Amino acid sequence: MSTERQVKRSQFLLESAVHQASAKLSLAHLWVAFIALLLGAIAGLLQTLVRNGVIEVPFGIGYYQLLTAHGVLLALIFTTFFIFGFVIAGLGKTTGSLTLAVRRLGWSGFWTMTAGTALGVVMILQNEATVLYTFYAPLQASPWYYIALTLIVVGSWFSGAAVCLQYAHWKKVHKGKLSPLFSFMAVVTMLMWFVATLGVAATVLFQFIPWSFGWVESINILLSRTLFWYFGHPLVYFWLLPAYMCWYVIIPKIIGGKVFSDALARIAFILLFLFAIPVGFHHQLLESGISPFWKYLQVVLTFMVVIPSLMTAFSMFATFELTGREKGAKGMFGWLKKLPWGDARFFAPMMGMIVFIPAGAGGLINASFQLNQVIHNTMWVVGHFHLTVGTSVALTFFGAAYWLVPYLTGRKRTKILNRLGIIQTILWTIGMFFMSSAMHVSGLLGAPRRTDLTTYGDHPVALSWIPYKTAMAIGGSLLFFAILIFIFIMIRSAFFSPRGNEEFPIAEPNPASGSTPKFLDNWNLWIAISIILIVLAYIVPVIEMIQYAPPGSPGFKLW
Ligand code: HAS
Ligand code: CU
Repeated sequence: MSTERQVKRSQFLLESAVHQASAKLSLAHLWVAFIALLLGAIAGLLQTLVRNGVIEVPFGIGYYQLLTAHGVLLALIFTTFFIFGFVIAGLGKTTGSLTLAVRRLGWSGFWTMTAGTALGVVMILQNEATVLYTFYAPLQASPWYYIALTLIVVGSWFSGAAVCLQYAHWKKVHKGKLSPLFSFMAVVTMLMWFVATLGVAATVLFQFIPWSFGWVESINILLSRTLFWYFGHPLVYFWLLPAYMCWYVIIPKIIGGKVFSDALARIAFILLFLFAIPVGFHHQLLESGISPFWKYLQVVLTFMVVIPSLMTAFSMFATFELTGREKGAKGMFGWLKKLPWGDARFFAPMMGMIVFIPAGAGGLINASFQLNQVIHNTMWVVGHFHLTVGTSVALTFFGAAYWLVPYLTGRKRTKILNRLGIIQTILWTIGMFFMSSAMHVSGLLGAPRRTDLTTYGDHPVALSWIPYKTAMAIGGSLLFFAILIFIFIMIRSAFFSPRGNEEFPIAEPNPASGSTPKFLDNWNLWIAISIILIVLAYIVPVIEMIQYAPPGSPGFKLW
């Protein structure tokens, strides 16, 4: 063998070893995500049946304990682990092999988050942390539960730093070049996460931990909820942005098209970063102690954060139409027929997108200052988030998992698994249609959220909710079957499918959309604007909350 060939060969071997090491890191995250998904789904099924009065919760587990497990496992654990698994794999694909330092940081993040998750689940199972996923004070969990949350957040910082480090490495090697779109989006998502998690870290470290250990007697409830929602709203965008990454960068490739506009996609992400944070008050519109001016300001900013989602809708329609016309589609809607409806990699996220239209419209209703009074603390809100995170985001993640897992394990996505993926998506969409519509309507009829089965002494209003509870139980059961099918597909495609090279689909930008301005990569500028917006939206009301605080509250354990 000539030396040149030898060098090439050892380079190839090294690269595939690094690819495998990175794949292992991604897969570790994905498996924790899938286990959380299965456990969370079991809690979800039990809960919808209990609420409908069909069964009693087994093993002496309480309804609220179940609700906490469901929310934490699905909304926090499934999403976060899936996102890191997906983003790490995508970085390996778009920025070249992950460096050793990146992988090490990634593993530290993984283990820290996993330790936090395990501790948190144990506390919930021991009925020491029945405080729901928003852990509102004055409900007081065991201090170890708050420590578990701290570990999860700190672990996610390591993983987020790994993402940024890989990006910086690429930038160093490719001086002056525009970063790959996927990696740009990943960094925006992580920056948003860093800024947002400062809020939850502050309330957990300085308020909940000292209070639950008994070092201080009372807690400033309003401040704790404000810090929580400062984090809680960007949290929902932390789930959404990776789904958007899939819509912008991966879907066009699957349908045989190009990214409609690289610049538009980057601007949408920057706007999401800027406006996702200073809007937490839209979850506190009915909370006393915040003057209407500041609530109103944040409502306006909330409507600003809708703009990048509308840009995303526009961009996706444009991608579909341009690709369809290239394939010979005629007329106003001919492009619809040219889309690969039989491909689960497309079908699942596409159903997620379609659902996002009514889901987003519901969000606008929630954010309207006056309308919020009608829906706040009702089942309507539960319907809203089962459409947004539970359908748009979840179906997009499922659609990505269908090719991501075989890509990482070096197997093929077989026809039969593809068909199962389509069935899974149909079941999910129908199940969510029943469940979420029933939630929305019964919310309008006044059914409260976060409440166990209750008859209110057979008051006629409460009786009017009963048919909707039945619809929820039917929908919830379909969703549970869909999860079982999903887990089956994952196990088959990780361990049993034939060996092969599944593709990681990444679309090229459309050359006709022109070049992307360089200033979009100017992170200092975006971070500075973000800080200004946050200070504007939060500083005065937070000072007032501390200055005029009523006496703090002791802890309550109401379960
Ligand atoms: Fe929300 C409560 C407002 C989006 C999640 N939200 C929640 C909660 C969660 C959540 C979990 O203002 C409950 C928290 C709790 O436990 O208390 N939400 C909004 C607004 C938006 C929004 C204005 N939410 C989301 C997303 C979430 C999410 C995304 C998760 C991923 N939400 C609220 C408010 C509350 C709230 C209040 C508090 C309520 C209360 O009182 O408690 C917007 O960002 C939505 C913008 C979206 C759009 C849609 C764009 C459509 C697209 C799809 C295009 C489709 C295509 C396919 C191309 C404007 C991009 C077409 C193909 C065809 C064939 C037709
Ligand atoms: Cu929000």
